[in-house]
Amino acid sequence: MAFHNLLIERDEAVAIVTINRPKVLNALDTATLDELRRAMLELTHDEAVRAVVLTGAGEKAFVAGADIKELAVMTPTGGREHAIRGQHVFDLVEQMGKPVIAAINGFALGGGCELAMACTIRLAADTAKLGQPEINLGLIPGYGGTQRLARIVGKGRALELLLSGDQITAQEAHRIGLVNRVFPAGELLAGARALAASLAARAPVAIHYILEAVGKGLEMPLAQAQGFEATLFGLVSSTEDMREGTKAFLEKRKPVFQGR
Ligand code: CO8
Repeated sequence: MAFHNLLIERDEAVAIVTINRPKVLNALDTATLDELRRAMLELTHDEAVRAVVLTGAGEKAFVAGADIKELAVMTPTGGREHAIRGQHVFDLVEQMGKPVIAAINGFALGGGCELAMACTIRLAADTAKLGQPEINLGLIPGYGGTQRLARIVGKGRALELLLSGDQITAQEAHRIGLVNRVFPAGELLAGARALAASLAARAPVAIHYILEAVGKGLEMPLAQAQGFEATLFGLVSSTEDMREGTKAFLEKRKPVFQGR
């Protein structure tokens, strides 16, 4: 895979994807979004990859948003197409069937906050700032932010952030449930890698089904969602990993999962 604006590193079953445009605080332009789309598709289909860490280059930013230079000259139809294209890429992140951990190492604003919200788990440096400042540009979020933010932190808090455009600290983001954990800045990446490695060692089919049950189930009425959960439970019951997991428990040893 050849990329100009992404760095991709492999550490056993973990892939570390770094958005690499530090001069513009890793702003997402069309080319970078397209690279992210290709990278996510490849990592989705690579069975050796079981978890992904997504972060930004440099110490200042995770992603400071969509590239405002591109937004400034956007036409109405172009804007709509651009939003749909970005939403598709972020849906790929959310639906890859493997945990994607956002290591929020600095500003996560606008499209950057939206990208973090498409990830499975958000870890933040204590120096990070998060927000949806589109309102300050006379815009609204266009990469799913109005929807994912309200689903993650609730309608009232989401509306306050969206309407004020305020940046909040990592500690405040943790308090309202926007990030899962806060690390001293120097320890963030190691923490994200360790979490990814620990998730990568778990039964991949069960991981995939948990992600699908929660992701799709939340969009369904409860009875239907529980039916979906039961179907996935039935499917996971047929895996070799289920047999290995239960057998290892009874034999008082650590299970070795193969993803089958
Ligand atoms: N786009 C393009 N360039 C950017 C961006 C960005 N989002 N953010 C920063 N940069 C550039 C700056 O222009 C500057 O470039 P230069 O050195 O050439 O002047 C460089 O990065 C460094 O930035 P600053 O000098 O501004 O650094 P500061 O430390 O002073 O400030 C901030 C840091 C507070 C993060 C500030 O850069 C900032 O406010 N950035 C913009 C944040 C923002 O508004 N983000 C939301 C953008 S809109 C969006 O994301 C919509 C998503 C949905 C789109 C849907 C499709 C249509």
